[in-house]
Amino acid sequence: MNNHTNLHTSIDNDAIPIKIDAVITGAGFAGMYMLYKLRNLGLSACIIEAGKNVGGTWYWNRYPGARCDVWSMEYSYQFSEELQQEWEWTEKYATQPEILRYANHVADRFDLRKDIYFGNRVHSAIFNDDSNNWSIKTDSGLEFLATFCIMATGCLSSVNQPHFQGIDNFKGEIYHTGNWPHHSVNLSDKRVGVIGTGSSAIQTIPEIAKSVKNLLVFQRTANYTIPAHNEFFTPDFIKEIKSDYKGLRERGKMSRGGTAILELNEVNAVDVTPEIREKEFEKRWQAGGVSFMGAFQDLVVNPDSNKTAADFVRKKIQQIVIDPDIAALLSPKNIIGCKRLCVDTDYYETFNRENVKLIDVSSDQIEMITHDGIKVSGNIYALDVIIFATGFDAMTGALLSIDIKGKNNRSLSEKWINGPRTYLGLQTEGFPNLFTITGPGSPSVLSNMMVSIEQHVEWISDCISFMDREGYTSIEPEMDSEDKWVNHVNDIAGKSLRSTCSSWYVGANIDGKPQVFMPYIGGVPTYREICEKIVANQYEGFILTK
Ligand code: NA7
Repeated sequence: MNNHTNLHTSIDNDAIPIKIDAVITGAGFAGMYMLYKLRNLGLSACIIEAGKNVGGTWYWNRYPGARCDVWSMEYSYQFSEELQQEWEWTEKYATQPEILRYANHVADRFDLRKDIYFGNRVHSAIFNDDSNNWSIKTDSGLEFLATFCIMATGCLSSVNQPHFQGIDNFKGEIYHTGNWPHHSVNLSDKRVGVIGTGSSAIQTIPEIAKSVKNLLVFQRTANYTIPAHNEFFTPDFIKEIKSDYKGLRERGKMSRGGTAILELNEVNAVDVTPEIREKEFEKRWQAGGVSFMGAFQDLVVNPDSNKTAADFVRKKIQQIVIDPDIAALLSPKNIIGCKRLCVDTDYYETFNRENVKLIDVSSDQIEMITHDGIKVSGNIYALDVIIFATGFDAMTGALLSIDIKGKNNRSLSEKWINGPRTYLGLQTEGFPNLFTITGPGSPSVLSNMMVSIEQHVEWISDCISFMDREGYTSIEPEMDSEDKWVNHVNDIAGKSLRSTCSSWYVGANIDGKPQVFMPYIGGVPTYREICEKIVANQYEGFILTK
């Protein structure tokens, strides 16, 4: 890359603030690839990371049983053929430790650590109108002046910690699945309570039930989960995939969810006989995982079709869970796939264990936490350990926890007071040269995150490279194009049943959060096509300034 525009500054570590081309916040998979790409462009760039090591989500979510619900051979980078050929995934749904090993391998292989400031949390990013750069400050007192401010802060990284009355009085241990300690946690022979029954709880409950004395699960809303049928890969299978890894990746990119194994059956559930429906659902149940929702194309648009899938799962629960009252409590009543579908190993079976009890807190909610345990409807459930599996302030939580101010000192939280507003989930008007990787308004959490991360990182680095070639120093969306995109994101979400329940997709799990369906539901291929067309039209809808 030519060093002819004023996009470039050389890193000067001795001066305060540190001048640099780009600051990336977050050393998860998005941040690491972004750093790699910017370096290849010849830019000076660094990552600021709150954790002490790389991995993002997989660094923090180290609770027992944590796994990815996307197939390992697809939940990994594809940008380097050498990397994907040399790395050996051992099982279909990789465990958190294996994914973290992979993240560390990538950091070492591409020598990324030397440009990562670990143990530093970004607390503000303020745009300087006069100098057209960003002042980024950390809680440890570092300050950077950067042309580009790139947020790789993750979609599920700001934990939701409900503030129950009396929590500080609890004499036992308290953990959150999304911020699990790095030291080993001994749960054996203890009385453990888990609050929540989302993905994290559904993964950890069967695992910890094996060793604890008693496990009490406090369930507010029952969730649908499909068995993973996880398995170890055979050498022959790995060889076969690697002989055409590229082909698998291409098929992934062409699918709505960014994963090749999620094959969509392009038939409506309501157009076939009950026998055909049953056969297809059973096939998907046996195959395992989120591809269950691909059984019929109308499951997320037609309530009648959706009910056929929901009934199928409810029947399975009744078959698996011995006590009919517990089975009824575990049977979700809402739309299947509205909240994110979970993937488990022996979740429903775990409620047949003698040491596991389900406590319904749907109408009589948790009253308070006492010295001894959790109080519900006047009863105190005595516990040694409480595990919060209560999720995240999704998609906007991590971004808005940073004091971000754009042109004219306008804050992002003010601009997003009624919900996030972006153009393509990549940029927001009034915040020049600020990019969000897998930001709200992009497929992100509705897709294989790795595919969406790579697409965004490549889009951003191509954009910066274009700016450099053409002598532009600043880019931000036009207000009009942003408005149109926000309307489009809302319009298509409105056609899907996914926008109809109180999920974290709409911010309903956080008190006071504006309720807007945040991810783009149009699918990975359509979204990619739109992004490419905008580039082909000279960054249509963006304002580029020299
Ligand atoms: P989720 O899916 O948001 O689940 C959080 C769970 O915690 C859910 O069952 C909530 O019940 C429950 N919750 C939250 N607050 C409370 C209170 N105050 N009382 C009782 N129960 C509560 O988070 P996860 O970490 O499991 O998964 C997040 C994503 O990570 C997942 O979708 C995957 O993409 C990976 P509710 O349903 O709100 O009634």
